[in-house]
Amino acid sequence: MMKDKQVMDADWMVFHPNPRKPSFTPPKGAVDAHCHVFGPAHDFPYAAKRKYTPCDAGKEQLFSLRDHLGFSRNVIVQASCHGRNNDALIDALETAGDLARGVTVVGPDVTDEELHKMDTAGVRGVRFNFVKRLVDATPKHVFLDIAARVKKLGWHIVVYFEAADLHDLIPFLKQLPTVVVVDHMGRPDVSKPPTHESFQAFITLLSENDNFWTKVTCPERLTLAGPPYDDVIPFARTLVDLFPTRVLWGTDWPHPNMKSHMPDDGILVDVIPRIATSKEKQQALLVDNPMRLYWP
Ligand code: 0GY
Repeated sequence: MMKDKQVMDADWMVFHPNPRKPSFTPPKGAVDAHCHVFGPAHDFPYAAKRKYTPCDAGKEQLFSLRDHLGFSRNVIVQASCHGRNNDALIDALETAGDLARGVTVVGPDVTDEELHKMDTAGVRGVRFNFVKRLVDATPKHVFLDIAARVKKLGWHIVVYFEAADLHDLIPFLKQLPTVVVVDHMGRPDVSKPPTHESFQAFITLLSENDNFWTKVTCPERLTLAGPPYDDVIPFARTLVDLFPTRVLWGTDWPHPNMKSHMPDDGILVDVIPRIATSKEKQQALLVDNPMRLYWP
């Protein structure tokens, strides 16, 4: 019954049912370093306070996409529709064994025992989400306390924010005591060129703080032009060229909250050689960097 209600409530498009086989062959051991699992709702209900209701997108579907696209491993990121209940994430990690790692979302009440259990299951990071359409605001001191605790486990912090919020967030971000991975290139406005001051401020952040990494992900979210995402390529390529050892790539499957179009994941993979333009850069982006962070 509950499942039927949740599926009826679903307010985003269903992931591509039949993505094409990419033309680009990822290097051996490639990692999809940003993807999610949603439900299935009858096993893992969505959070009561979620801001969107996804369609079910479970671990089996994720792992079969991984194989279809020619990837070897996943980094699964807890998404806001599951709130702070990480059961679906942990279940997927336990099924994948050494082939997946996780990024969790926790509150100040999380116990050390819970953190240790997550660590054993393969969690290696915690996500702080500042995107207002996705989450209610969390006080900075709460985030800083969590940061200090997860640092002891050797975890890092993933941050998700809109480009317009970068300026105000910089003092906070600089206080974080771990590696900090910024989701989706800090969500640049691609109607402005990469030389625009807002993207340059993001580049300066990475240039001046070598604990900052970024995911060159989500052309489908950032594009104004649509596939094959020509307008996003210069932003991602700039970051790969400037910070080749601090960039990660992921599909973002199953693409929550996409309203304009649902990407074909094969087309997303074919963006890779356009942003990482040599074998060396592809090896770093898809294998060496994620392995260093998630499978040290
Ligand atoms: C993403 C992007 C989105 C959603 C979430 O936690 C989430 O719900 O991450 C988004 O809507 O931009 O990174 O997958």
